[in-house]
Amino acid sequence: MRTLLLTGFEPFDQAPVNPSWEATRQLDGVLLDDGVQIVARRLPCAFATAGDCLAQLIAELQPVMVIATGLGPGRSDISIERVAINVNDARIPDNLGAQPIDTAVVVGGPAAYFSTLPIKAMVKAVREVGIAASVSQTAGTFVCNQVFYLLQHALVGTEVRSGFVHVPNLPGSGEPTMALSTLVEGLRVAVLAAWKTSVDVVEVGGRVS
Ligand code: PCA
Repeated sequence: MRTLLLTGFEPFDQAPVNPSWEATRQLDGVLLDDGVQIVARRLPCAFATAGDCLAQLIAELQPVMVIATGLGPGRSDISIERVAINVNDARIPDNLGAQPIDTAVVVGGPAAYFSTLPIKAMVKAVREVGIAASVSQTAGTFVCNQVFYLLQHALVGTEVRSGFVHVPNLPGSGEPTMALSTLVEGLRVAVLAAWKTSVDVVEVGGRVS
């Protein structure tokens, strides 16, 4: 059995839960139909430790694909991220109290890495089951972007494709929301599309500004 590593984050900013972990934990053990199994793991929301934790998981599990997820406060749909940038610029402190401002994720690293997932095919598949999804052109400059950048940096030049998905908040948070069951199904469909699609589809989805 091969492993598709799917990560979610612990809660941050005083929230009681993080929907990315509440959803991905429900997908732990799900079989994709050809000998590949989802393994879900939780990452700390801290600049100092999240990347090491991810690197340890990759070393231990030797995944064939890695998809990291996190809460995107204010997002109203399942946002398939296109690009990770080499910038930390935290609006709030992380869970260890760190708040880097305008620092590099990797000193001397490239300005950005693209997702190596078929992002348009993932959006299309999620929309086809009636769940809102879009390509996002920025994963922000907080811990999620850092993890996304470190993930792409670690796997560049390998055959292991990887990327990041931001999810909306859960009902009751006072923000745009998505029900947990919808989130779980949307992520399951997105992950399956990522695994099954080797060449991305060409779909309209860009923005003018
Ligand atoms: N969202 C934050 C970090 C952890 C999470 O779930 C982010 O978007 O950076």
